[in-house]
Amino acid sequence: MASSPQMCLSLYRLLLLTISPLRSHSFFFPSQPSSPCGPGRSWAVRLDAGSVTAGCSLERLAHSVAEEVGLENHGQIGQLEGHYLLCQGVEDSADVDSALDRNPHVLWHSQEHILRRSKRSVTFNDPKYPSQWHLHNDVKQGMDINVTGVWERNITGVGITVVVVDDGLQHTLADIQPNYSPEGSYDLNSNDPDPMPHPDGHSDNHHGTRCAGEIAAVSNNRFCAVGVAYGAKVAGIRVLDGPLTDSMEAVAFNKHYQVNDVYSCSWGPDDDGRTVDGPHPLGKAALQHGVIAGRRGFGNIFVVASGNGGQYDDNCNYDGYANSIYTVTIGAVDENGKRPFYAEECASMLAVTFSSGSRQLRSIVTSDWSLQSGTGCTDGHTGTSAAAPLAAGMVALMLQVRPCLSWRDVQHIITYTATQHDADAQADWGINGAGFHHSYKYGFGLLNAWRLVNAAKVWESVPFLVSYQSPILKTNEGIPEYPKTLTHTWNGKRFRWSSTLKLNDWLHFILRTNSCY
Ligand SMILES: *[C@@H]1O[C@H](CO)[C@@H](O)[C@H](O)[C@H]1NC(C)=O
Ligand SMILES: *[C@@H]1O[C@H](CO)[C@@H](O)[C@H](O)[C@H]1NC(C)=O
Ligand SMILES: [Ca+2]
Ligand SMILES: [Ca+2]
Ligand SMILES: [Ca+2]
Ligand SMILES: [Ca+2]
Repeated sequence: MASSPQMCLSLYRLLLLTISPLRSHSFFFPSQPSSPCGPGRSWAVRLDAGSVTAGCSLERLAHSVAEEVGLENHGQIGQLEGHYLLCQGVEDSADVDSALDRNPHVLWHSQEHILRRSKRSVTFNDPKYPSQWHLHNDVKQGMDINVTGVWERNITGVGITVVVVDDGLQHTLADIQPNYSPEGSYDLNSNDPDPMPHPDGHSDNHHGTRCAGEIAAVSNNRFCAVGVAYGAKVAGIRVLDGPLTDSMEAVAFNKHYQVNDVYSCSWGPDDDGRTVDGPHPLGKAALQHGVIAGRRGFGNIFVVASGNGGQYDDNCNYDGYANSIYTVTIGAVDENGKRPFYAEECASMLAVTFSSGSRQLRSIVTSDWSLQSGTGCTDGHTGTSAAAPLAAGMVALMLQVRPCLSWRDVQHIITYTATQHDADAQADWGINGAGFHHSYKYGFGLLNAWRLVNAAKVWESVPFLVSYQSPILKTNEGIPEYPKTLTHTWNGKRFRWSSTLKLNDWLHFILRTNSCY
């Protein structure tokens, strides 16, 4: 990297050397000086085109004006007619500015100064940034969230708060403290405002801190890593370190919901392939209330991880947090863009982003707690737990450019911008009723921060959610096992479904739709 400007420079010189003999012959004025003007030794002038007499030219006028004030004419400035660059020769001439002031052919003049310009590229001094492949993959092309161009445009999540609902947040860490939002935080396990994690027997209450680092780890502080939205604020709600009840969950989902814009939840029911569970009545009501009343009515964005029960054939449709229409359900792909062994499949998967894979593949580098055996930094964050916070960070970037996106806009933009990948594998990509590709493995595809932010900028809001509940329609047909589907036509619309449940029983089936297609 460091050698490339050098290379450009030598190439440039080479070119100049080859073309300069030609140049001096073709120039109109043989006396044309070829050395560039030194800093502070050049003046830009605008000449009065009206004072050019017949048979004369602006070029000649520029030449004579230059001579009168003791400068050399270096020719027209680009395509700007009447504008010339005049330079000082080897010996300093007298007061150039007043000579130009006095000259009747000069309408305007200005001595040139060096302008400071820096290239729009981001570099960080954080020691672990180079190994954060999910942000910029130099090894496997395209296998990253494509966020660096967003940062180069100064979009880093400023003004947005993401809350991590988890086992606590060590907000005293160098990578968290400057971005920590005490206003959005709470501790429901100890019932106090401070979500500091508690040391435990297995030294594993580091989970929330790791997720928070992925979202908003401070950049350029010579410490550990960089978050996806390193300009955003991050809060913590400690709720997973102790017995959890429906009412606690309900409080968590709406805690400080005018401060917190995005809720990142990397947890769910047991991933054993046998548990069908989800939010209970209060938790459900809180999710619904959050999208209606949170974020001043635009709705909180609830990002949930799709679950790590892949090896037990668990399916995220069994998980009521994932299959809720109020949540953004995020699955994982490994550094090759493939579904890792632990990732679950389901129809309610909205999109995927990067995380760990098999042993040879890299995991996610992020902040870590520094309690017990923690060092404040880890390269071992794994599972769909690591994918959901990356999505939450990307949503923060979207909300910075368009603070008034509704919770439904965010879901729509994800479906529009997620990119299909791994098309060859048995990814079972299909086209849904609205014409979008979707797969049970990858949802609508890979999240791409650049596409998300650009779509957010120009997005036209979708209408409010409308709900309609049909009367009970008895079909007396069994729902066939996947991949066979049952097709049923109602009100002129065709509905198709199949079951991935391994239950041999009747299902009470409720069809809900929030689409206006
Ligand atoms: C990634 O972002 C860059 C801008 O930084 C953009 O030019 C490029 O098209 C994006 N790539 C994809 C695959 O979207
Ligand atoms: C980047 O954004 C921040 C906050 O929005 C602002 O204070 C800063 O001036 C911006 N920098 C540039 C170079 O535009
Ligand atoms: Ca506490
Ligand atoms: Ca850092
Ligand atoms: Ca699960
Ligand atoms: Ca969902």
